[in-house]
Amino acid sequence: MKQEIDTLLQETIERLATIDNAKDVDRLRIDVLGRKGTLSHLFKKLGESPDEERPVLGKILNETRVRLESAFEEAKSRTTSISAHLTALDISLPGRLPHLGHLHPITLVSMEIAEIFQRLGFEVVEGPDVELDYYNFEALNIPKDHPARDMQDTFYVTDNIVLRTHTSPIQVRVMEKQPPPVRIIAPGKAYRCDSDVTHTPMFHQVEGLMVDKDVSFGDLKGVLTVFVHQMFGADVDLRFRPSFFPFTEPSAEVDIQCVMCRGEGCRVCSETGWLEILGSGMVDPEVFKMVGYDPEEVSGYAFGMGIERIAMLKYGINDLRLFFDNDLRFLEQF
Ligand code: 2NL
Repeated sequence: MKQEIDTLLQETIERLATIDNAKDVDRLRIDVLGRKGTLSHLFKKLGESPDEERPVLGKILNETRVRLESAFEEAKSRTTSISAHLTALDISLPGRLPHLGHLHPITLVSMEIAEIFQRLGFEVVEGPDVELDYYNFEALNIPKDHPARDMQDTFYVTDNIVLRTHTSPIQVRVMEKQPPPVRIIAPGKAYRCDSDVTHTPMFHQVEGLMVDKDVSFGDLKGVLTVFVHQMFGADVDLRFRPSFFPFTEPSAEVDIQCVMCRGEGCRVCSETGWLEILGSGMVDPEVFKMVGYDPEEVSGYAFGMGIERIAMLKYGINDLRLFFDNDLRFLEQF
């Protein structure tokens, strides 16, 4: 019987070593240690053995049971920790990236516009959103009775403080502070008392200003042509159309070939083939006098554009309100 016990221990340990899954370990455990297993069978045989051998055999049997139990325990933990995890874990899979936020399309377009002009030598400047009436209107030759000054159109903080209605006051402040030459680009928020499908009370603008000796309308045309070609493509046509602003003379609005129909005429361009994208002109001598520049000595051009409009045309967005809803399904496309 001692031989039988030794054989059971040896064979069980050898078989366990070849098993690589928990199920087979459990099966073998039932065969060996189960209620009707081999070890139980040997314990029954112990009762039939001669009285003088029984204590020694009993001791050996008990020791064997302990050794088998620990062998099964070890095999169980080996198979569950390795095989179970290997099926669930593929270490060759790429890691999960953390969710990154990104810049708003208006910020992206604003940066893109600024970069085009930076490459042309313009410097980016900023200024306060809450402005004096003087910098927002007076210094820009906007008369006291001009409709833009009406409470219906401008947010007044006090009698002489407003939320800026354009980013031009940034440029007035620069001219007031430093002598020519000036070559600046002024991006930022602007505010107007207006809210409907095509107007939001806060919107974004980029303005540009160049002042030096002998700056001509030809220089303005050249710089804006480079801008349009870099922003919308080198094959996009543009035209300058006479216009009026209180702070420029002469003034011109710039149209580009319709981005939807390429000039054929469609609903987006009201069948004209053209889309207005910005306003511009030669800085009015009255503005130069206000900031202490001599209009006989220097000349300059200025221009301004709405970022939302540029972004809508560039990306084919048909609803202004999408920029302000902050719906991630929209924002994540940029
Ligand atoms: C538009 C038209 C324009 C300007 C802005 C400007 C600034 C100074 C002096 C003279 Cl400091 N002019 N800015 C000039 C012409 C047009 O904007 O349609 N903006 C959305």
